[in-house]
Amino acid sequence: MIVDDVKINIIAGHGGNGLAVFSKTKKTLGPTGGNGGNGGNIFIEGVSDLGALRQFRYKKVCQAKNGQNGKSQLNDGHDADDLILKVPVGTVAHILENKKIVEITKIGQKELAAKGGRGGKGNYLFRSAVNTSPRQFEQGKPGESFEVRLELKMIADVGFIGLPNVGKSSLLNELTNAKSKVANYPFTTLEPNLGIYFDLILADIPGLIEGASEGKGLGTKFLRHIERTRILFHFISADSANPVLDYKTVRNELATYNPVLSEKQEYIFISKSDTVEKNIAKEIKKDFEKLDKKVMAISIIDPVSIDNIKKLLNKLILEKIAV
Ligand SMILES: Nc1nc2c(ncn2[C@@H]2O[C@H](COP(=O)(O)OP(=O)(O)OP(=O)(O)O)[C@@H](O)[C@H]2O)c(=O)[nH]1
Ligand SMILES: [Mg+2]
Repeated sequence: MIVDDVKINIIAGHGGNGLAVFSKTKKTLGPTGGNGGNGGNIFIEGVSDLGALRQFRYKKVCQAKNGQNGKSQLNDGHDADDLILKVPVGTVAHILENKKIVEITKIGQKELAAKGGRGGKGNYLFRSAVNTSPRQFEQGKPGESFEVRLELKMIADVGFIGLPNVGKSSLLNELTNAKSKVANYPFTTLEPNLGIYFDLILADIPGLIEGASEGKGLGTKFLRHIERTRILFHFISADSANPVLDYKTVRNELATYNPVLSEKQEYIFISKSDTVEKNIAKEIKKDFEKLDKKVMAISIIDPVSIDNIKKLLNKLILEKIAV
């Protein structure tokens, strides 16, 4: 199961305390207390593993190490190592206390989430002409600590949408290595599946139904995964009683969820076109062309239509590279 929305607490390391000591040798009675080391920072770093948020299912508190206390003979305590939390590319970290939002969009991108506390000064740093034997020292400061919501918004290039049971997963499996579950009943797909087609990431989203935006069926919670896709493939089953109504139903749910989704480049696939007479598939195609839509009839058992889809994907790859 993909973990795509978790809340955790992050606590950066506490700074080490400064030390107040004096040299024991008779000649030099000066202060020799070292400074405390800085507490460890917490960074968030992007990785390719889409399952990386799974580590936070049970580990809700992530704490960096504290800085070492200052030592005698002018030795400073060590700074603590930083703690690096690996999250999938596409993760948005909402730092809840200060309403800051950090987006991880690239592999290797590293962002500071919580700063470690500064180490305290040892008494050596307090010496002066009038204070040759300072007893002062500083305590280390606490590190920043926040509650953070990590939300995965995948960066797929193409999102497969449509009513349940229209062949979305079947096509994903046909085009890619994905092994999305396929069966002849609605809501076979319970969470998004990704497939890689050369340079494109394709996302098969669970089926939508009327009222999804009010929580019917599986609801619209998975639509966040296509908020950032550039292109939608909208599947309409050729054996539907009313293909245009199916289309409008899904478009309605998309617009209610987020109007941005209605503005995306969209291709309509009349799926399972082998299940109806050729002229019926043509009629359906015409109905959509009247609506000024880019539309093609497809069937996973028709190699020609699969080839046409591949040609379209290749064109989209070129467009992607050009962007
Ligand atoms: N005849 C025919 N059957 C198809 C075609 N594509 C898919 N099917 C069948 O349609 C049924 C549903 O396919 P899925 O790929 O699971 O549909 P889905 O849109 O992913 O469904 P949900 O996950 O429930 O939203 C399965 O029984 C498939 O074998 C096609 O091109 N032709
Ligand atoms: Mg499916």
